Amino acid sequence: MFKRLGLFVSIAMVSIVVLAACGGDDDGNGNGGDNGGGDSIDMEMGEMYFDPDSISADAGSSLTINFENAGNQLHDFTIDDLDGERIHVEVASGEEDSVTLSIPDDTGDIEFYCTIPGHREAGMEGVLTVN
Ligand SMILES: [Cu+2]
Repeated sequence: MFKRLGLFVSIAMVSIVVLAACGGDDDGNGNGGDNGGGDSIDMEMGEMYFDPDSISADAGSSLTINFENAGNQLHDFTIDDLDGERIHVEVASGEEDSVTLSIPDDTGDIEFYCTIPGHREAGMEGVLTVN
């Protein structure tokens, strides 16, 4: 009699522990991540393109862009004026880099491009749409 009750209590306690562990895991996933709660996208650059060349983000949020230069020469990702700040990230051929943008509160389109002479004209430009 006591033995059976003891077994039942043990199973009940194990169940509680398992449930608690699952809850903890969910919490960790929700709050964790490397992007500080903002969005994160991958962008490839090369001759002469950004892929994707059209990206979007929510006003007032943050957006991390992970660049990979799949081309044979240096490229950069430049925004002349992001809420008063100039963004300029150079990525050498075969290299990776990233930048976290503070997205402005105002909605609208913001152009980005590669500053290396001739590249923008050849197609290295795109648009960041703030929603
Ligand atoms: Cu370029």
